[in-house]
Amino acid sequence: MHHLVFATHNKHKLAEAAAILGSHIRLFDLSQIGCSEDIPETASTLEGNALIKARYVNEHYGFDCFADDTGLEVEALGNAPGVSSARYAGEPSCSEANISKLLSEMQGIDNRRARFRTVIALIINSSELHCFEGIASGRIIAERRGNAGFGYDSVFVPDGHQQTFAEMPSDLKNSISHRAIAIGLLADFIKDTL
Ligand code: ITT
Repeated sequence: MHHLVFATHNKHKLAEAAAILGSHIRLFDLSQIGCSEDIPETASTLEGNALIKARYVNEHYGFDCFADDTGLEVEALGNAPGVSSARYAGEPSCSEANISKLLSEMQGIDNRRARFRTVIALIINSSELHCFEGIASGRIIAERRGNAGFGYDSVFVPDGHQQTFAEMPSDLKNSISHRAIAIGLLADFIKDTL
C-alpha cells in the first residue's frame, strides 16, 4: 500500500480526501508524521502556497506529499479575496468579519459571479511535481443563508442550485465542491501512477 502525506492539520479535509482516494492509499496528516509547525504560506498565488507546503514536508520529512490551497475569486473584485481569503478582513482569520467585508465591498454591484478555486500540489519521487485544480462556479448573494459548512459558504450559491453551500447537506456540498473536484483529479492520477 502506498503511503502519502496530506500537508494539513485539518481532520475534516483529511477524512474527505481519504474517502475520495480510497483504500489503496494510506493517508497521513501532519500531526501523524510529527510535524506540528505552522508552515508559512507566503506566496502570492494559490499554486505557490500549495507548493510551499508540499515541498516543506517532502524536504523535511522525506514523504511523498500533497498540499492544497483554496481561495474565493469574485469577478467584480478583480478575483479578490483570492489567495487572501482566510485573512480578507485582517488578522486573526475570522469568517464572520470576512463575509461582512465581502458583502459591503459588493454593495451596489450587479455582477455577483464568483468561484471557489482549489489547487493541489503533489510531490512524488522526491522531485516530481504535479498540480490539480478544482473550480466551483456560482454567485455571491446579498445576505447570509444557512448554518452548515464554513468560511464563505453562507453567501455562495453554486451554479445549478438554489441553496447556498451552507444550506446543503454536507455530502451534497462535498460531491460538487472545488476541493472534491481537485481531489478527484488527484485520485485519478494516483490510480494510474502509484
Ligand atoms: P489549512 O489549515 O489547511 O491551510 P485554511 O483555513 O487556510 O486551512 P484553505 O486554505 O483551504 O483553508 O482556505 C482558505 C480560506 O478560503 C478559508 O479560510 C475560507 O475562508 C475559504 N474557504 C476555503 N474553502 C472553503 C469552502 O469550501 N467553503 C467556504 N469557504 C472556503
